[in-house]
Amino acid sequence: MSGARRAGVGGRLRGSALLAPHNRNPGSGPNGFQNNKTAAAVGVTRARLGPDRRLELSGHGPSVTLTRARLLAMRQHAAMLPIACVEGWSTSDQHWSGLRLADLAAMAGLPRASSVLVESVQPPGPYSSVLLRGNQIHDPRALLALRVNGADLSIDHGYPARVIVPANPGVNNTKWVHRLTFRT
Ligand SMILES: Nc1nc2c(c(=O)[nH]1)N[C@H]1C(S)=C(S)[C@@H](COP(=O)(O)O)O[C@H]1N2
Ligand SMILES: [Mo]
Repeated sequence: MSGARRAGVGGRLRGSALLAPHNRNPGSGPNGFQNNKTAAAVGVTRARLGPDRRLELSGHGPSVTLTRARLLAMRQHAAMLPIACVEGWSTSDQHWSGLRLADLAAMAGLPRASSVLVESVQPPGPYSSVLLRGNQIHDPRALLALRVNGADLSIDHGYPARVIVPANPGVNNTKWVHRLTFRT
């Protein structure tokens, strides 16, 4: 079974509870792929998430606060990328869409940002935030994803927004993002 896990367990095997991390069945539909920890498991409650959670962007000058509607009205980009967890499982490619981190850096007034601190609404802990580097910010496939496979992200996959960065361990793909702080 561990061999099958390493090879990825999407597609035909997607519904198999046996192969899912923590033996949970990921379900079906656009958000029906493996999930690491549910929102509930890490203290991310509906009360913390909204309904009117804003995204706070900081960089050069005063910070900008954006509603989800505003984010969805911006130019959306897509990328086909897996989640690859260091615990030894990965998904097949999923179709993510949302904002390019590079576009958000420009919007924050730092088009040449060399790092971004990504913070989630999760109570502070090892995975609740991540620091990404310039090459990750400027990769055209590096997204703050709002949607996956044509649907809004589910709460367990990081609603309202999560990071998706190519060729990076899943742990860098922070879920439930509410603040991005760019620096040079
Ligand atoms: N805020 C937050 N983001 C997180 C995590 C977390 O615990 N908290 N887990 C990470 C890990 S280790 C992985 S492998 C992926 C899993 O994403 P998924 O649950 O959507 O498959 O989310 C990442 N993002
Ligand atoms: Mo992970």
